[in-house]
Amino acid sequence: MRRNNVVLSVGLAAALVASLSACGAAEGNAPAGSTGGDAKKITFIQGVAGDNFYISMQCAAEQEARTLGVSLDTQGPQKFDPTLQTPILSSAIAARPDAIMIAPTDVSAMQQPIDQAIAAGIKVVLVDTTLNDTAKVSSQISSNNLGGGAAAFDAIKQLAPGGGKVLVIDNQPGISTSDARTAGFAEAAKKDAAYTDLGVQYAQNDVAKAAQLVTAALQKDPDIVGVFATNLFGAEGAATGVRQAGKQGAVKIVGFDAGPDQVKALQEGTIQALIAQQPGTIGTDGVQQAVDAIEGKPTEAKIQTDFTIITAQNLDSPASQAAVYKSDCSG
Ligand code: T6T
Repeated sequence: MRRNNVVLSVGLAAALVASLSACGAAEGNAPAGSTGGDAKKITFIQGVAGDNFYISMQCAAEQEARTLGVSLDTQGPQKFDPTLQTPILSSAIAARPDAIMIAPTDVSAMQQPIDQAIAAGIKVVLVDTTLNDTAKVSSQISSNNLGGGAAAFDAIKQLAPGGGKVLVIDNQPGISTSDARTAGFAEAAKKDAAYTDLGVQYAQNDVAKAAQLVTAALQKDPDIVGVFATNLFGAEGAATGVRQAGKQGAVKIVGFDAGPDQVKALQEGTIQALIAQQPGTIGTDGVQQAVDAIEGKPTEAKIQTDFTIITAQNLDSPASQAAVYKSDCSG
């Protein structure tokens, strides 16, 4: 496994100690890169359209496709849902691209549809999320999600050093990335008796549901000290829930991902730390691996990317600014 040593803006401890004292992602975009008749074709299927994380990945993938002279078209379901992603994949398979780059929305439900693509002779590169069985895929590229979950707990520890109850707001079970984040968080929390882990509540990527879950949890347990939200939508909802409960700043929120809305919440003091992934690197690497696979060159079985911890205090640093996700590919 290769590890992308992209420098963290600051190490976790340093970051927190120091700082606390598109691309138009929608179904069926016009292809980017070479559109010449003999250009190799890659289809990128996002986990969900309109998500800043996948938009940032698309922008970088399109750029790399232009550099390498291949064509790349991007599609994505309207919800993070295997029943919506499967038909998009099926029609992509019918169009016979040379490679498909995909973020599977479920570790098991997407197995058979992806195996079908491989059986049809299409090279498959998994980006962000993965599957139960990856023996036949050409490459997989994702963040260190387990480590990110542990880092989220460390962040809460530093923000609420007195200990107390902590809660996790997740998307849904069966997503490799967020499952690893919740596992990393739970393992770390278990090691510190000063904290009581209230466990995971699932919001199905629905901001309003995440807000309701957090409001209800705060009514039941008004002494919650920290909330870990495992992705963009959970963090947005958690911020709303804490605000509605009038506990802004008192309940610390650490969120995975760093879209413009989460950065705004950081500036307003509703969210205290963001764990920004490197969707651009994942997109660039994904295209490179897909092209190598198409050309019959060796590929890297697994590439792990790092993350940057952003707080209000380090937000203006060049590293933090570079880590903020895009909402379109114009910039
Ligand atoms: O956190 C990312 C991604 O890594 C995850 O698999 C699904 O949610 C996001 O796209 C953010 O919304």
